[in-house]
Amino acid sequence: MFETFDFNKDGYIDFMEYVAALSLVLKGKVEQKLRWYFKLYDVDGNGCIDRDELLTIIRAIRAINPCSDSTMSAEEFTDTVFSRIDVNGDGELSLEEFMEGVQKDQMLLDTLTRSLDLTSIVRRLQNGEQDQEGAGGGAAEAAG
Ligand SMILES: [Ca+2]
Ligand SMILES: [Ca+2]
Ligand SMILES: [Ca+2]
Repeated sequence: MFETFDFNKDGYIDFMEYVAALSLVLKGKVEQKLRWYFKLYDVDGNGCIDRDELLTIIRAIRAINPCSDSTMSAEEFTDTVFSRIDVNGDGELSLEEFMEGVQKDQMLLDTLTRSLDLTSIVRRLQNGEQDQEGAGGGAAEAAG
């Protein structure tokens, strides 16, 4: 089943492929999307997203998707998320807090959705990143 997500067929699912796969899978309901996001952000899988985890993922996403037009730094965005949806203020986001908070907050929902909408990256992966092929065709044989 993983093969589907291994776009460049190197036998591994790297982070970018994982995210790309998510964005393909996630054409469905918001709630389902958020569950996937939560899993993605909960790096150590303990059922809560802490500040470090959120920050790590946001940075990683920004690194591969720099065109996300946010004016906030990753730190600022993380702070914003926690101040808005960490309802009980324990510094961790439970699945409940995350699901409810994000669904109630259009700005966060937009930002999360947009940052993980990696359609262009998916396309690039599926095309096998042909950049490196470079000048393959013709033109070079002009020796006399
Ligand atoms: Ca791969
Ligand atoms: Ca965690
Ligand atoms: Ca909390």
